[in-house]
Amino acid sequence: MKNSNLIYPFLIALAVMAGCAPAGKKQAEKSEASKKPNIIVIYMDDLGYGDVGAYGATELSTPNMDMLANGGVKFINGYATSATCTPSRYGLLTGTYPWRNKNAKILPGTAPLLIGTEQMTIPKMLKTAGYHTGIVGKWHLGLGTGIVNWNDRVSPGPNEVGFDYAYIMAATQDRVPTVYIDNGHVANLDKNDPIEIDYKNNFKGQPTGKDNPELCEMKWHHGHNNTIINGIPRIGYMKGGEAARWKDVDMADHFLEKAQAYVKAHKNEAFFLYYAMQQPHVPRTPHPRFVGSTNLGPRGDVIAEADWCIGEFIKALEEEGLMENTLIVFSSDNGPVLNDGYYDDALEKLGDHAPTGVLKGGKYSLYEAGTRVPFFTYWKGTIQPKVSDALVCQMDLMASLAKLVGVEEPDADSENMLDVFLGKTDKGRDDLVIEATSRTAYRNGDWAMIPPYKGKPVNTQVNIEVGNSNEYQLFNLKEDIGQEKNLAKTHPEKLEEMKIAFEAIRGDASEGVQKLELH
Ligand code: NG6
Ligand code: CA
Repeated sequence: MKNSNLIYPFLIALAVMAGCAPAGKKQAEKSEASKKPNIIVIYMDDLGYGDVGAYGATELSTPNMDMLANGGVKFINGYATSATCTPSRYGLLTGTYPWRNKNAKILPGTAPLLIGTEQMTIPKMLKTAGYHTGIVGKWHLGLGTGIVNWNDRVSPGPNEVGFDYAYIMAATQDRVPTVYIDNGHVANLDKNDPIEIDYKNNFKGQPTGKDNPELCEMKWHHGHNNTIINGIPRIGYMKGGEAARWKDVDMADHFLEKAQAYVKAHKNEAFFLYYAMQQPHVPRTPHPRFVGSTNLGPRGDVIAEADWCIGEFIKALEEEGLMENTLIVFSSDNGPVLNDGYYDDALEKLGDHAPTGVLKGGKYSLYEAGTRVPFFTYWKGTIQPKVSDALVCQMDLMASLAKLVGVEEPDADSENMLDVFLGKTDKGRDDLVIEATSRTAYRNGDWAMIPPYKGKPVNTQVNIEVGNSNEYQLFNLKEDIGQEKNLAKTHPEKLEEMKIAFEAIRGDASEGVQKLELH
């Protein structure tokens, strides 16, 4: 008895130690990982430099975006890589110039996956540092390998390029398929009502925006005249999948719920969330409770709606006590456009609002408003509020986050700007090549250079000056932020210096689009 009395606690202790050892180790690993900051990228779609209160908007209010911008580092020289969506998202996630990939153009909903499954991406990189990774919202980087069966698992897609969790729309709100995809599976799909998608030919007997304007609740202006879904004519033809089709007015709430659920589910581990919101891209479909919330019509109303979503999303982070351990990066994929294919009063109700702020151009443009976008970093208690004029690009997140989480910097165009993003220095990039509809231009210091490109100077469909000219254009942005005065002729030496530096990165600019094929 005596012996066993002594031996029993000993055995129990041994058993407990043995039993707990793996759990204890796991616990330690977990708390090690959870010390790493969470990283959230909030990415808007077509939000302009002048669309945010903190960037000077007075005709609409964006209190939640402003809270982040004014409480963090507000970049006034922050750039997307491109003036359209797909290339910008490619640049953001791969840290690589999109013009290196000849297929990085605005993609149809049926395009194959643009990012190679062997390619390094931000989420893949963060996974090596122990992060859980998620995307909620707009994808628009292609899915599958060419022929997609939407009724089966759609792959490869975000899950295959680094996202543990992916709840997405495939392309854009104005393109079919108009369904959500949950880790590769169309959400709420009724197997008895399969989805068929075609971007060339209509399915027999289906009404279209072109032939049946009487069925359209939103009128198309250019493009957007194929299958009508929820009264909105879309790009592309779609049949079936009735139960799975999204309700446009609920999209913002739906993505918000998924984003909130994601952070709640992963609050105990280090996570990366790419929250890719759809506003204010067309079709602009504010939930009824936001209709009329601004005087600017649906475009203003969806910006107000997006701002509200950001506020609610932040509340969820606060509720979970995550704000002090979370780096939030906010930006937009490209500059603004008013009429992008539907009549929705964006132009008519614009009033004094200037979506581009003081910048020239807009979406699709090589002028500044195409790629210079709202861009700010926020980290409660770590980042001190400031305005930074450092030149930074979304592409730089990859190398900077590598530094932040302590993994090797991937071999890419991405430059480590961690100290700039954290507000410790204003020493940004020296230069940057920007892209717009397969054309490129160059920014270096205060100077911007646009090589000659054929084509109309103004895209008359969207009424935006896109930057085409027979001659080189050279601007000093410090003195001429609105790019009104072409200095190419009066500053030949500067022009030559810019051409040489640009071509060193880009290749021979005079070869224009053709040169793209070489990369
Ligand atoms: C264009 C569409 C435009 C928009 C854009 C993609 C037409 C005429 N225009 O082709 O409405 O969908 O593609 O926008 O179809 S982006 O922000 O995703 O790049
Ligand atoms: Ca966009």
